[in-house]
Amino acid sequence: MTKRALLIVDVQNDFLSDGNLAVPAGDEIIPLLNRLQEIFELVIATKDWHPKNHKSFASQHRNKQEQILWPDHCVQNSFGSEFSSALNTARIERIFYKGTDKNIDSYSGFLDNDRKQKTGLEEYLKQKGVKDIYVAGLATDYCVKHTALDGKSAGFNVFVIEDACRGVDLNKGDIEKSFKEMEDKGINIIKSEDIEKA
Ligand code: VGL
Ligand code: ZN
Repeated sequence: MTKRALLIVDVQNDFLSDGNLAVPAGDEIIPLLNRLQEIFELVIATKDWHPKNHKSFASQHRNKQEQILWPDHCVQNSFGSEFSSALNTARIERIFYKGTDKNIDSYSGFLDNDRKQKTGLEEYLKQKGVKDIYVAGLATDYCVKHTALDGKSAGFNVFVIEDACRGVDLNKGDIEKSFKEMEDKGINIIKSEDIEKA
């Protein structure tokens, strides 16, 4: 079997219940993420990791912008930026941080939204000989989607584990549209039960 990696996206307190940017039902995926880790030889994770005056925060703007503005979330070293205490983190070999530049947001675990700054994730996976990446976490219609799309562009076989993701659905139907968009780009949308044990 080709070398597989499980990539856990942004399972951080701010995206969970009581968090500043809670993703509906986000907590539900954590037991499944813990079980899934056992069948992967490599587990890595991303963290949304913003400076406190990040440009994506509504608190930093007087007027409404065209770009989506979020409540303050995942501020570096804050409680909200920590992984959920329910998530098993013992097997996470490396964490990639994104959104660290105050002036540009980064939904993807690979690249900033302006496509200039890389996180090192691509090089890390290639150096490890990983061919297949399995993406799960939060949020389906933002960071999961963009991470999956960039993984595909970087030449990986990408699998998104549908039941191990939850989305924001800011506009109703966004989650469904995201799965469709990923599928159209050649990403495999799968269920956790379809994953073979290594
Ligand atoms: C995310 C909105 C803002 C995510 C991060 O992890 O999907 N969404 N920052
Ligand atoms: Zn963010």
